[in-house]
Amino acid sequence: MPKSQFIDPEKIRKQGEILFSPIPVNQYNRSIRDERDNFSDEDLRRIYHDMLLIREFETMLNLIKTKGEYRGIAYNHPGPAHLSIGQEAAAVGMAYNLDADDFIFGSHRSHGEILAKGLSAIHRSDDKLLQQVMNSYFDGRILKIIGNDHKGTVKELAGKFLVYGTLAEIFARETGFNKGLGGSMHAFFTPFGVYPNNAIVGGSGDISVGAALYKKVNRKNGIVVANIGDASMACGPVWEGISLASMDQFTELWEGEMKGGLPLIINVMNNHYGMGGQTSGETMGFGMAARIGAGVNNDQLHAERIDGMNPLAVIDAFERKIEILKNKRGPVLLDTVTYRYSGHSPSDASSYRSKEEMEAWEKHDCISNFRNELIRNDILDENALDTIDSEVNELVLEVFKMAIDEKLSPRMDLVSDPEIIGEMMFSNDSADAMDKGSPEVLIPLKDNPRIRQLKNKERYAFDSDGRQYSKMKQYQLRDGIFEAIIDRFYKDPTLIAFGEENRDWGGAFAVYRGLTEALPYNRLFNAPISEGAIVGAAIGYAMCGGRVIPEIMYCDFLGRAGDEVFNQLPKWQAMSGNIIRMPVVLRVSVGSKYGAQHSQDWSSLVAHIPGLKVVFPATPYDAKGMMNAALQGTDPVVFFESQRIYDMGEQFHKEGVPDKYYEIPLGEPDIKQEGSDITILTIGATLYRAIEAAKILKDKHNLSVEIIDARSLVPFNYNPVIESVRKTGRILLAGDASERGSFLNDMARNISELAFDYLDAPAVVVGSRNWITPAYELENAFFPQPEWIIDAIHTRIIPLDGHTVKNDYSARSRIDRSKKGI
Ligand SMILES: Cc1ncc(C[n+]2csc(CCOP(=O)(O)OP(=O)(O)O)c2C)c(N)n1
Ligand SMILES: [Mg+2]
Repeated sequence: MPKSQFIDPEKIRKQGEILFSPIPVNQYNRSIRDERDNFSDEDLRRIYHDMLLIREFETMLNLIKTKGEYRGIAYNHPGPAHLSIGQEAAAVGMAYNLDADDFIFGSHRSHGEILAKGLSAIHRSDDKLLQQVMNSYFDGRILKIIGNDHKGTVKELAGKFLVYGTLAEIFARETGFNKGLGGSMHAFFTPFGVYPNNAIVGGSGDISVGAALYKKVNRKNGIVVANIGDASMACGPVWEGISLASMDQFTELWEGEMKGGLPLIINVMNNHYGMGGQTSGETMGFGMAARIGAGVNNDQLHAERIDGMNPLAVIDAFERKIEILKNKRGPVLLDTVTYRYSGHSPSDASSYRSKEEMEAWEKHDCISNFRNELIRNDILDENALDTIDSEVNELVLEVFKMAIDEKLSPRMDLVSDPEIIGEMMFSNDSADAMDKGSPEVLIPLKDNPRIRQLKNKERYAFDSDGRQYSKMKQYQLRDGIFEAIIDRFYKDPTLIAFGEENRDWGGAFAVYRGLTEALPYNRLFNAPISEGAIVGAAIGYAMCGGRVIPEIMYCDFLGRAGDEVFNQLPKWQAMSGNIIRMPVVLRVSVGSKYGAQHSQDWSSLVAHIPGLKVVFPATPYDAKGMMNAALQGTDPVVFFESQRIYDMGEQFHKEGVPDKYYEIPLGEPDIKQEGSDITILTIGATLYRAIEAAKILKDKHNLSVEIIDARSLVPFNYNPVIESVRKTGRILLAGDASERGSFLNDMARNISELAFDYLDAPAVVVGSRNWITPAYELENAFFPQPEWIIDAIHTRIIPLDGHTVKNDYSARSRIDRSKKGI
């Protein structure tokens, strides 16, 4: 059902002005005395304790990094430690109202946030649950280390568990929260609602939006907080995340209980610096980060600047903002003023700021000021506070000793088990659905207009006389993708899809035609033109427990989602120590006809990145079976499709494309045509040009060609290819990616080594030219053509009688072109 929002020229052309509301700045002005009704002594004690614990934890790391010892115990930590000494009130205030159902995301400087949120989650969880978490996490391995002689309460034990798991992670121990594969900048612990911290500045900006989307769409309790630095407000992913998070459609088009904004707080931990650049006054123009809210939406993101040096001011702000989220009026932007006394990293000499400035901020120190207030108001006396100090110091020392003990806290043993990290790159699970419940759909599947239409299509392209049916009559590649996707929408209640023009338009290239009728907005929606956020939000959605299909309309736009595709999507499963699953099927359409910025095949770029499965089916049968397999799995799959062949019918699978569910395992190449004299291995749509070349080679040169369709790039089973080469002794590889650096070269190298004994000639690669893609009318000079394949075979593999070469595949031309960089 298309949306009906009338864009009325009468209204739109009317004179007027945009009005802004004032954005509050540090409005909190209550003293501890004023707050006595809202906080018990114990609450205030806890705030002090948590801030102090963070301070001591970070001080310990600072001493380790700068002096090589803590309290007389030497230790070398070569890895990073971006400390937040000075920022404790901001972290504790942020976390104070949150429980384990609330998720926080952070940055490279998030140790304090992990501890604060973990402690708050512990405080708000019942002991049974805490015990359960500790017993089950890595089969109780951490608990065994810290719990043996514990005499205190379960909550105290959980506190020690939290500090140990975090520190062991920072020290890259296998006993850390993420088996040491995350480390200081990426440590996290999902059972307490601490989600990935990100070493890429602004990386959490769009991932957290996906987490909030997950909460909303799947009706889960809790809110999401994105803790990001002030300097990250310049980052594309943050802006894109804000755009996606504040879309009008949440209130204008989403219906019923889905109507309303995302439960997301974008919390700028504003310490006024990037590494050395000052955001206010130098690298940004906002003056105050809260100002950004004014430009985003009518609610101005409910933006506010708050005093992050006072934990009570932060708690107050979060309390009010959480209420806004509960009323479905999010997202919210907070500009939390704070300051780090520690350097950006411990090697930082603070040359970019004056001593005077640092001293001025130390006078505003959150911990000593709060301590003084507690004393002044007779809440805790010096003695009681000193006791807290020594408890904290003792805990940090005890945990430190355990975390550096090689026996208690070993690192991964990659000598005795060299594949241990490799085994964590993919989860390789199989799941019909990522959660229980019945999927929300608008009509029964059988009533879907497209499903009905497909009933009349020919699922094999040729009639009994071998004549091809008309294109209109053929079941096409786009239909195969559609059938697999709609089937999963009716199986997995968590599945959502989004991208540009995914809804009423019918999806790019009409793959999704029929989905709009089937699905409410909360399962299929148009995203803003924010490729980074489209992928980033999908990542956040999946890491919280959902399955998702983001779409990139043209492969060329992958660059816009570079960080998300290269740094985030592939890494979190392994960086979590295999805690997280990433069921994201990223559809990427490879163009042609539209010139240099719309026609590139970048499958090689993606296949280069460890942690992504990469597939490129070229027939309707394969497209449906592989989409089914991708959607059944729990790993990130980049699913390449070619715009050249969306309308291609099934030419190979004689039984036609089954209308029932079936899977084609990812990683298995397929022999599309058997032959005995030479093997051609293709990736993607090049298959059809190889078929043409094979016909010419048969007719003119009596060469029998075996054609193998790679179908997948990662993973990839070389055995069928080796078997083929054993028979033919020759192989040519062809694909539409520019030849230099193409994945075909990787394959050719592997085949040369693995099938060396069978090869009579080198494995030859035919890719596109190392140029810009020219206009459609000139494209045949750019993409591999059947004649190129024949010329290359003639020149480099086996001379063909009477053949005249038009395209130069000689060694000399290869060297000349390489010298010129083309
Ligand atoms: C994309 C990216 N660019 C640059 C860096 C290097 N870098 C690490 S932290 C940092 C400053 C970040 O400042 P801010 O976001 O304010 O966080 P803060 O360090 O102040 O907590 C920079 C430039 C990075 N990690 N990622
Ligand atoms: Mg900063």
